[in-house]
Amino acid sequence: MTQATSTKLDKAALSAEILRHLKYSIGKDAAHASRRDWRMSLSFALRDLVVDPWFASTRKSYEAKGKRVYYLSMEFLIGRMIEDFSVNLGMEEIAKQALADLGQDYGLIVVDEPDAALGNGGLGRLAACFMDSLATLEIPAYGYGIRYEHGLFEQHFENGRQVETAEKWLTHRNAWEFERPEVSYHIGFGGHVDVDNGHHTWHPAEQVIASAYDTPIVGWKGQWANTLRLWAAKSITLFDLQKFNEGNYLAATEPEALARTISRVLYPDDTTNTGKELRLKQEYFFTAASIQDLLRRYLSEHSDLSNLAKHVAIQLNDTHPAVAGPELVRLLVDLHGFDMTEAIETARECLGYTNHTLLPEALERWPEGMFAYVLPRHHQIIRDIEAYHVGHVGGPSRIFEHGEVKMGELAFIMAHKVNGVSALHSDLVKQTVFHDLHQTYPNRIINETNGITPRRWLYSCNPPLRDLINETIGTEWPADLAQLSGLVPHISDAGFIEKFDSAKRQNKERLSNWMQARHGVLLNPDAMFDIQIKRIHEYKRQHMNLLETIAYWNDIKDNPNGNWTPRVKIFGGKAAPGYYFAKDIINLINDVAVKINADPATRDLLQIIYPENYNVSMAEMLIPAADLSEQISTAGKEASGTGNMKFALNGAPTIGTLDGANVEIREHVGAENFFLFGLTAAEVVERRHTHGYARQAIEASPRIARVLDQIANGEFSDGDTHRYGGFVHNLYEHDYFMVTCDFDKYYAAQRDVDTAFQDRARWGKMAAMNTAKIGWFSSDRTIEGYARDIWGVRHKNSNFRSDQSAA
Ligand code: NBG
Repeated sequence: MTQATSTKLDKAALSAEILRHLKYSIGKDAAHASRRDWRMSLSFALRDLVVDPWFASTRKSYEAKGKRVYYLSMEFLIGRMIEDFSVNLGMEEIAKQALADLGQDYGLIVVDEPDAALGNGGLGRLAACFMDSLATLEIPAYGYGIRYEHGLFEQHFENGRQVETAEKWLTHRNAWEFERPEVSYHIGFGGHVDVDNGHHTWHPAEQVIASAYDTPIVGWKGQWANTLRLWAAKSITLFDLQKFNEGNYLAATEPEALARTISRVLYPDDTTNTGKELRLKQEYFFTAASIQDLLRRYLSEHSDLSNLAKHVAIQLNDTHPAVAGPELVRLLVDLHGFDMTEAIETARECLGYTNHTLLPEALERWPEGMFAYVLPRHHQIIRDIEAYHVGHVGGPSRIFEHGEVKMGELAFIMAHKVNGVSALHSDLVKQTVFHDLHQTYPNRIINETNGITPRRWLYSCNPPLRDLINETIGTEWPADLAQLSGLVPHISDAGFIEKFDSAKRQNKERLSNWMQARHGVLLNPDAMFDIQIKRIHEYKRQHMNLLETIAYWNDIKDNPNGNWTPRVKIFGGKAAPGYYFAKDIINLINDVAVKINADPATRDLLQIIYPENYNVSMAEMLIPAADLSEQISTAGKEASGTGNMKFALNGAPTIGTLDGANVEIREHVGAENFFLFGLTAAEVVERRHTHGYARQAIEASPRIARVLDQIANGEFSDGDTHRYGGFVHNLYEHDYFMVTCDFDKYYAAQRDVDTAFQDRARWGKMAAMNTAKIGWFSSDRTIEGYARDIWGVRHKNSNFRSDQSAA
C-alpha cells in the first residue's frame, strides 16, 4: 500500500490510491464502479494528501501560540472541490493521467461533483475565496458556518417563470468532510433568566446540539491547510422510545426533526432581510457553537481569559453572526466572572465587522419582543451594551429603535474595526448607514476592497489563458497576481494578442459545445459574448440590459443593412423566491428570448440565452468565454461586486457604472479599457428629488418609449397585455433604480462597444490590458489588508510583526 505521507504522488501511486479507495472506502470493484464511485475514490485520494499538511499547520499554530483568525459566515459558496484540491496540490496533470490509466476521464469526473451551494451570491463566494487565500497566506484560521442539508434552491423555468426545487448536495456522501461527533455543544433558545446576587443564569426552554463537520482547505502549493468547520443541528433526545412503543411513529421522531430544522436549508434571500424566527435561531446556533469552540481552544492553551484578544480575531461576515458580541459577553460575565465593562471591551477587541450592503431592506432588524423571547439573556446584555455605549459617548439609543433590535448598530458598537468592501462603499457607509456612529468613532470604519482567488478564477477555470500566461511571464503569478502586469510589454506584440484571442476563442467554443449539449442551442462563436450573471435584482438592472437588447433588435430590423455587430446576450442568475418583480424580470427575459431567437431577420446578429440554475460551476464555464462584462447597477447600490473582477481577470472589458469596485477596476485597467456610462451615486440621489423623473426620461427617449410600448402591448407575451402591465407601470411611475434615466447613455455606450469590438486589434489589446492590470484584485491582497488593519496577524508575505501576535 502506498500510503500518502508527502503532498505529492506520481501517477502510478495515485492510481493505486484511487483503486484502494474504490475497494476499501467505497466497497466496489473496478468492473462495476460508476462514475460517482470513481469520483469519490479520487476525492478521497486527494483528501488524504491534504491531511499531513493540515496536521502540520495545526501543530505549527499551536506551537507558535500566536493569534488565530475566526471567520464567521452564514454562507460559504464553495462550489466543486476536486479541482481546488488537485490544482492547489499541483496534482492536476497527474490526476488526469492516473484516471486515464484507469480508463476514466478526469473532465467528466470533475463535473460529476455537485456544487456545494451553501450561499446565495457574492457574500458567500467571497467567504470561499477568503478561505483559499487564508490558507495560501498560511494564516492560522477557521471558517465557521452552517452545514445546510439543502443549499441554495435549484432553479427551473416553466413557461419562462422561475420555479424552485430543493437542492440535494448531501444525497450522496460528501467526500471532503470529516464528521466530528465528539465536537459538539448545547445551544439553547428561549426560557428565562434567574438573577441571584447580581449573577445571571439563563435557563433555556429548548436545546439542540451543534455537531461539527470539518473540511480541510488547502492553500496554493499544498503548504498549509486550515479548517472549515460547519455545524449541523442535532437533537438531544434522538428518539422518543415510549411514543414509538405506543405505535406513534411520527411523534417518536419529532424531537429530531425539529432540531434538524435549524440546519435544514439555506435562506434563499441575499439582499433582503426575512426577519423570521428560524433565521434568528440559525444565526445564534452557529455563532454560539463557534464562540464556545474558540473559547475551548483558547482555554486549552491558556489558563485565564484576560489575554483573549491577543490570540483571537473574530470576523463577522455581515450582521448574520452579530450576536457573537453579546454571546461572548455572556460567556465572559455569566460563566467566567468578568464584570460587564471588562467583558464588553474584551469582546470588542476581538471582533471585526464587515458590512456588505447599504440597501435598507437588507440591514437586519429583529422585533424586540421576538428577540427577547428567543434569546432572553442576550436581550438583557444588549441593553447593557447600549447603556455602556450611551454612558461613554452620550447621545440617543442606537441599537433599539421603533421596537426593533438593529443588528448593524450592534455589530458596529461591538467591533473595533468596521469595514466596507470597496472604496466607494466604505465612503458611503460613513456618509449614510453609519453616519452618526462614524462621528462618534471616526477611526473605526476602514475599507478593504474585495478580491477573488486567482487559483479558481483563472488558473483552473481558464486553461488556455493560464498556459499563455505561464509561457509569457512564468508560473509564480497565481500566488502573486500583481505579476500579471508583466504582460503589459507583450500587449504591443501582435503575436501575443493573437494568442490571447485564440485562448478566448477556445473558451467560447467550449461554452458553445456545452450550450449545445445541455440546452440544445447553437451559438455563433464569432459573435460578441455579452454576459450578465449574478442574482436577479432591480438594482443590478438586468431589465435595463434586456430593454437595450430589444432596442437593438428594433434598430437592426429598421435598418437591416446597417453595420451591426453580432451579439450573444447571456443572462444567468436566480431570484429570491418571494421577490415577485425579480421573477417578472426572469419571465420577461425568457419571453423576449423566445421571440427574438425565432426571428429569421436577426438570427445571425442577435441571440438571447438564459441557462437555468446558474451556479459557481456555470460561472467557471461562462466567465472565461466572455467578451463583455455587464456591471450596470444603479450607482451607489452595489457594495463591491466580485464578478466584475473575475471577468476582467479573464480578459473581458466591462461596460459599467461608477459603482462598487467598478470604480477601482476602471482606475486599474485604465479608463480607455472600460466602457463607462450613467449617473454617479451623487447624481442618483439628486435625481430622485425631481418629481416624475422616470416619465420625463421616457418621454425624452423615443427608443425606450417604443420598447416599453412593445412590452405593454403584448409583443413578447402572445398579445397578453396583463403579464407585464405592472412591470411597465413601475418603470413609468417609480423606477427607483433609474433604468429610464440611464437608458440612453447605456445604449450609446453599447454602440461604442460595438465599434471597438469590430476593430479586432484594438479589442484584443483592451481585453489583454484588463487581464494584465487587474492583479491588485486578488483576494490574497484583500486578506493581507484584513491581517494588517483588522486582525493584527502575520502571514507568509509579511515582514510586519504585530505586537499582538508576538507570543
Ligand atoms: C454583497 C454585495 C456585493 C458584494 C458582496 C461581497 C450581500 C449582502 N452583499 O456587491 O451586494 O460584492 O456582498 O462583499 O450579499
